[in-house]
Amino acid sequence: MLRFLTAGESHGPELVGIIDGLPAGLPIDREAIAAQLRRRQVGYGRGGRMHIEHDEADILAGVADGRTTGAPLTLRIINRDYANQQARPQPPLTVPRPGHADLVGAIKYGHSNLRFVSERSSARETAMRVAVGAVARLLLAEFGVTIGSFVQAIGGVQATIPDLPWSDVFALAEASDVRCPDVTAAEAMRQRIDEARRRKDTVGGVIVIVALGVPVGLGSYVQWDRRLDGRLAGAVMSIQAIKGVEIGDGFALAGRYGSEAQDAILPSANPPGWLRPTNHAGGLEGGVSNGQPIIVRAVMKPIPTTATPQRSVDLATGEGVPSQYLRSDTCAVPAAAVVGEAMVAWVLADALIEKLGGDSLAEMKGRAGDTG
Ligand code: EPS
Repeated sequence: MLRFLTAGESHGPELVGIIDGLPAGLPIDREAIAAQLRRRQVGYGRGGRMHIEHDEADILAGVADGRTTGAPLTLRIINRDYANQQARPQPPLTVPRPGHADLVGAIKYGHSNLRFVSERSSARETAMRVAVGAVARLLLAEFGVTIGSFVQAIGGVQATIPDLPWSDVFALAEASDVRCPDVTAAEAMRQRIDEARRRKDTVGGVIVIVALGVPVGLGSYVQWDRRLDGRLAGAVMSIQAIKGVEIGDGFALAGRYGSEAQDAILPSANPPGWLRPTNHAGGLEGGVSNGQPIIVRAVMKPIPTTATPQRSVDLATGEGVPSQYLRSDTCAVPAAAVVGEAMVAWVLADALIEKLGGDSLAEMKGRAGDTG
């Protein structure tokens, strides 16, 4: 099936991504990948690094005459900050930041210099995930599947999501530097980010990813690891700083009666067959897509690199010392929404290939006609 690997350090020369299992014949639009990378780089609350990087992906392998060949597709993103880092001395880092991978990474891999941990655990890696996700989106688009996202909360400020078609909600989010479709809440979110910055602190939030046009029947209930909800949750949970994922109404379902928590199935003439008046299930029943929008919501914790020192231990001396500040973001929630879209796109592309067979796009298209 479809799989990908990334490689590269946050301040190394470049990031690399290898995608294996794409069908042959998929048109690859470099600009479509660049556009997704640009979406990830903007957002209120980012630190100085985003003024240095201008992410663009080079295609190194797997594409000929603008289409995939079936061979592994390889992408590269240059880290512009590499040259700056090379020019500066990088003293070893020995004080782990609570909440970062520093401490566990040092223990697991036996590093005394925590930079070897943070260089790879850094969310810089998500640039490549977005490039990989952009390729997955190109495949999904061939089958009418699109993905959008918005920010529902930052630092405790909750947005009211307007009751509009999803495309309008996404457009409002896209126009907002906090990716929030509620203009009033967006202003309060900006103020909360400013306040956090003044306090030398960070804030997290809630992102929502929505996939539209997903056909019925992706994933399966017959085995635990084929359930699409589990696969989506795992993929989104794997994003740096994500601490919770829910599908549809998620945790809110805990307090409802069963009869209120489900989505009725009503007879319908148009579309012929049945319709679902609500979508509490978030587009998934029994771990299988049901044709409704797939809705995935996730919590990003506040970034652990705070300018306010936190209590820690110098691993070189064993003494209790405050954590040191390294350049970072105050809030990366808007960017995380774009990364979430990429991970959802990845899982859906994988499930689509499973459903339709994945040697060539033409083969998949032929089979899509059969599956309706
Ligand atoms: C990050 C720290 C910051 C962020 C980085 C993630 O980088 P730096 O240490 O160079 O200032 O900017 O995110 C990115 C570089 C990116 O592209 O998203 C961290 O420690 O996770």
